[in-house]
Amino acid sequence: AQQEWHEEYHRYDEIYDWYKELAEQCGERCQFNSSIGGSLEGRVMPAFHVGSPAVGKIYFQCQIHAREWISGATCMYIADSLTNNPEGLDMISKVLDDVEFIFVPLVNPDGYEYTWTGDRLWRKNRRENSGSACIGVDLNRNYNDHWNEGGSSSNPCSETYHGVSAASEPETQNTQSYFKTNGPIIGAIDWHSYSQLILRPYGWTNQDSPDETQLKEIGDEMSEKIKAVFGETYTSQKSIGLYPTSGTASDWFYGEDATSTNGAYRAAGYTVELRDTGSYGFLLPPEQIIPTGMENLEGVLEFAERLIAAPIPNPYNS
Ligand code: 0X9
Ligand code: ZN
Repeated sequence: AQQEWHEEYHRYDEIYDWYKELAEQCGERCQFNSSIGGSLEGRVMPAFHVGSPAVGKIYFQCQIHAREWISGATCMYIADSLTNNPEGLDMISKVLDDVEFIFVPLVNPDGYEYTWTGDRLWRKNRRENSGSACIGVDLNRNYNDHWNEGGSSSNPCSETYHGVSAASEPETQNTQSYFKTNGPIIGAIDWHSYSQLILRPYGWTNQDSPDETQLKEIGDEMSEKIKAVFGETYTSQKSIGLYPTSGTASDWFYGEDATSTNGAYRAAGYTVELRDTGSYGFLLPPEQIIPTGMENLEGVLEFAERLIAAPIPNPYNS
């Protein structure tokens, strides 16, 4: 649809305008929310919606880690494909009758801009930590689910610094409240790179989630669909199989159990680690944006179809 756009990486301002325009050209089926809240440095965080929520809503968030540029680029490719359906795929039209897709494309706008202006390999947000010369909180350790229960750091100089308290960061707060305001959400993906992995709950414990059988099947099937496009392997596994983490976005999307004070949204919550497997790592050449987008669009359609057919039961929703 917009081939040239997906052949380069883009700055925060350009991405913001691109989603705005995508929604304007799309008309009724789309919605642009100019701000779900501001970042620490005052950049607004937009949201883009496409489809209708007859069966449910699916939430995607992108670029939580600043240096993982393919995350934001893949979200744009998928948003573009769903909106403009360049292949005229029946599958896309059908899915959009049942599902509203919600994109929060720029979860860490300050960190992202810093990767263009300061340090290409910056990961965290740009929080000035009191009592430390080190900058930044790892937003993917700051969510309000088992916060500070292992696999995160209390050292502000660490790449996995979890912040002073659960959801201390405005970027975390904005995404958590947008997710809740738009709920119930049946499935959610936090897009990262790299390693080519499809990670399901949990990151904080080795225990299986109550929906392990179904969540494994969805992850395995997405992996198959992705592989069918260009032969790339995306390994489907539990998050903790990578390494233990706590306070992550995707664990928060799913939530834990009835006794949790952190909510139990029971969205099928995944972290997808995009290309590659390490040759370029975070510095993935822009030539790989379109192929990464193409294979993951197939994964996303499978994700949506499976959740339409059989949503994850949520015993905590009336
Ligand atoms: O460590 C992370 O935040 C993610 N990997 S990355 O290299 N993109 O930083 C993986 C998080 C996986 N764990 C959970 N989502 N629970
Ligand atoms: Zn990441």
